Amino acid sequence: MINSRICEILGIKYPVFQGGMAWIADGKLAAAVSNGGGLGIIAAGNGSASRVKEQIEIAKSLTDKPFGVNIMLMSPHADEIADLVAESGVQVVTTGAGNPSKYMAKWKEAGIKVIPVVASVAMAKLMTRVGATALIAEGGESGGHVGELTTMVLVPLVCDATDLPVIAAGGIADGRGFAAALMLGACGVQMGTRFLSAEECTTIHENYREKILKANDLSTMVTGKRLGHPVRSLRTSFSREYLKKEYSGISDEELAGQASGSYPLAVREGDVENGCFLAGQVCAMVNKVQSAAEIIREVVEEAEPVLKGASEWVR
Ligand code: TUI
Repeated sequence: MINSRICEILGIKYPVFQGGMAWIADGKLAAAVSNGGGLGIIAAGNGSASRVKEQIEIAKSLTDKPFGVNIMLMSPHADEIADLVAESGVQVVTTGAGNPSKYMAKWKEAGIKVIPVVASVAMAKLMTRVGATALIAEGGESGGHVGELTTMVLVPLVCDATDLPVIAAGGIADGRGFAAALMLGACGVQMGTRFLSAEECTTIHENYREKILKANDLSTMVTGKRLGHPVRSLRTSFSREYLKKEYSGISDEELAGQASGSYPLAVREGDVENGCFLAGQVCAMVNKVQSAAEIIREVVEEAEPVLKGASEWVR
């Protein structure tokens, strides 16, 4: 049984969060993860406040356990969704792709536990100062919007920079990764890509799931550096062509237009020509379909002997 201080703070059984995957993580997946003893998270992504409200209601109807909402701060609807969560009895908010400082007072007043994703030490220190409950330190192995640092480097640096509980994210998909994250000083993990194969992850097209199940070590790449929003996704003809365009003479405006709509096209239509399939490097380790509860149990059960065996290294 692996337990840590984040479990007491949030009232969850296992210190395992499900990443707030934009266009993918809905109320059904979040509830399944929370029912499995982890922390399920609804992704607001670029969606409207009314869509998020709907998903919160769905999650509430499916679980009496705590769950969270992830707010993607680059969304045009972020302000509205920040208000919505404060009024909806949501217990946990995680944020991504930006600085949530301006919402902190409102969320704290509403009794929400705020757990921002940070990709740098400076952001970890700022979030500690403005009253975050815990931090998610996400390394560039992750899928979607990525920072510069790897999980191996970011997690210990963030742990040194804050007294808050730190959750490690990026590059974690099994018990070995979970155990390693605890060794780096984290008190829990967040996994996104591993939950793409969950039975309850029904928002993704069959093509998406198949690509994840078949992926290998070299299946992902990072595009979008030129426009300042690097994104890790599956290596497809679309992403290869996009990368070529980044190094061609086209304008920033034209380049930005090339990616618009490509995430929902991948998720909803499974469009292998024009879709951008966000995925972390661990897609190579995701090889079977299981329920969310099984995924959590398996990862925790794998980590236990790894952690117990760690003392073998010390003579
Ligand atoms: O947010 C993510 N991953 C995402 S968001 C997303 S949707 C998207 N749509 C359009 C463009 C880009 C993304 C797909 N995947 N992960 C959490 C995360 N947050 N990773 C890195 C950060 C981050 C980066 C900079 C957090 C804070 C930050 O602060 C910068 C600043 O100073 O404002």
